[in-house]
Amino acid sequence: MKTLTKFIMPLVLSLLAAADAGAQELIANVYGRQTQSLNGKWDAIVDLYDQGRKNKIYLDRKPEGKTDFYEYSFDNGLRLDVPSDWNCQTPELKYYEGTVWYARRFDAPQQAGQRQFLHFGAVSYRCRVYLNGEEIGAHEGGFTPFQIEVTGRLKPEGNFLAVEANNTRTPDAIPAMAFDWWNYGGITRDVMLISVPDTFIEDYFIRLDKDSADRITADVKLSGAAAGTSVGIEIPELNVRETAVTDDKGTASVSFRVKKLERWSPANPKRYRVIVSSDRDRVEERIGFRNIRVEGEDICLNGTPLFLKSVSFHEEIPQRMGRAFSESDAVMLLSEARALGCNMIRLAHYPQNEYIVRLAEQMGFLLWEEIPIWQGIDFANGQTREKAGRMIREMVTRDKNRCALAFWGVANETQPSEARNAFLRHLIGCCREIDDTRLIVAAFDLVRFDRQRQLFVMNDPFIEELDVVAVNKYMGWYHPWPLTPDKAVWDVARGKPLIISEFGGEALYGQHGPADVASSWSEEYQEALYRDNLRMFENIPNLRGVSPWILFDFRSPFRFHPTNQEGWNRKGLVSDQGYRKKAWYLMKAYYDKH
Ligand code: GCB
Repeated sequence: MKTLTKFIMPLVLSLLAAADAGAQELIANVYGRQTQSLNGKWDAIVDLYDQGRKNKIYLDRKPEGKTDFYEYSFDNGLRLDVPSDWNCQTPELKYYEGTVWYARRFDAPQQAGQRQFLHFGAVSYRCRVYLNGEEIGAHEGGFTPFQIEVTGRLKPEGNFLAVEANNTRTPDAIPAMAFDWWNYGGITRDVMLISVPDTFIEDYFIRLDKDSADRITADVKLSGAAAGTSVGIEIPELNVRETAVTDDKGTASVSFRVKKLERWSPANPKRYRVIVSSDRDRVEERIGFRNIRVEGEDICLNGTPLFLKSVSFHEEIPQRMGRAFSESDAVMLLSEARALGCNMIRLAHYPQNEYIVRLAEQMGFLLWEEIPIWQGIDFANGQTREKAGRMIREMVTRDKNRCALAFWGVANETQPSEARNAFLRHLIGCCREIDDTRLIVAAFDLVRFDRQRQLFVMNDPFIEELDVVAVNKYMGWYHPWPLTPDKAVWDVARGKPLIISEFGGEALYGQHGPADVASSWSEEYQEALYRDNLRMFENIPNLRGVSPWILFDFRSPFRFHPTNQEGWNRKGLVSDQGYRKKAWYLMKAYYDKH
């Protein structure tokens, strides 16, 4: 074992050391660009002992001379779908944690005056990328996109692209060693080749000013542009045609008032066609405009206090036992949230794919998005902190133009300490540097019952640094009731809005039993637990939203019970097969009433 560790660890560590080398600033709105999809079947080699790099298998050599041989070949072997996790594609990889090599060939017709970038929506968890035998970049973080410029490196035919993907859990990673969901590995989101003009619109942020109902600000960044280049912003439906001029960094800003703006809301998810252009480039997409702010203990959308009827789901299709990655997967997940009567989704516990985010916006869901700072994070480690900062910047950069996004979540269930505070402050700073219009939230599991005061209380001074405080509390499941739910009164984070970001309990769909015995794992127990919690919510004066945990049963190695769980967290309101449990109907009635 010792030798094995000695042998493997340096390889894992060197894979880590490459984190984010070669990755570019993110190009905004990749789905609005000229692209060539690289999705489909890729060839794959499972590399449990991390020997592939040493053997240079990214070179795709074939024996030529009589004495040549290579102990690998991508031909006629394992084939894996991209995007998708590897775990769901073959029984041998169900529990696999380690390295898998992916490879494919593609043609790239030359386009004069164009720059080209490889875009990966996500690779879990870390990877190195090789093109035509050369390492061109690396990335760490399983839920955010990255791009690598390949201008001048592509051949018109027969390019060989190899990806060394590794999902080994390590203490300095995010998430770290244990987390309550499946550690899916692989190229889990779209891969594409993006072509843009040599001077192109790299990024933009177009939004309604935080405190104005009619002033829009647009910041645009051109890559490769000289100072003084002009940039246009058009919103035809609002008769907007503005121009701005770049500075020596390629950035241009303009702020203007609009008349008769219909603001986006869950009831009216109005989005406008917005066109950003320069002399060489043009990109468009639909953007909505809205104001989100905190006033005292209220969360106001477009100036009106709002109660958040939220739910969480993992980026997983339970029936397929694998990651969600396509537009139709997004339809499935979000339709079920719509059926429950939600106006918000807490995307648990990491940035989910853009199909989900964009469709959610179109359907009128507010969103809470977070990076997987989920218990057990090495807060004292400076490198982990930098990594988290990079990750949260990638999340905010990708989704800053999505008006549905109301909350940036910086942490889930962390314990107070100086190291944690400094770490989370860093993350808040990273968000605010890019975007100061969203509300910053974190979820805590520190609420406890104070017997003397006969009140539920929480003590974590960090809540002062947040716009909105969120609490995960499993009354009736992890915590027995100390008094009846109607007497369970909260005095938590007064002066700020509070969201119950998780509550619930497990039930096996179709299993019936006594409503007061947790170990019955029955729908009746879960239903009663929901009834009790909903009663308690009436006693939380600053409660401005609730988010049951969770919409669907999800796969988790935490869950060992041989008959009731079988590797599934059964807190879903909907079963792994897509059936609604009794508690679903109770929650639906609650949301219909609010
Ligand atoms: C939590 C976590 C969530 C778990 C859940 C549970 O507090 O935030 O990720 O899945 O509890 O089911 O225990």
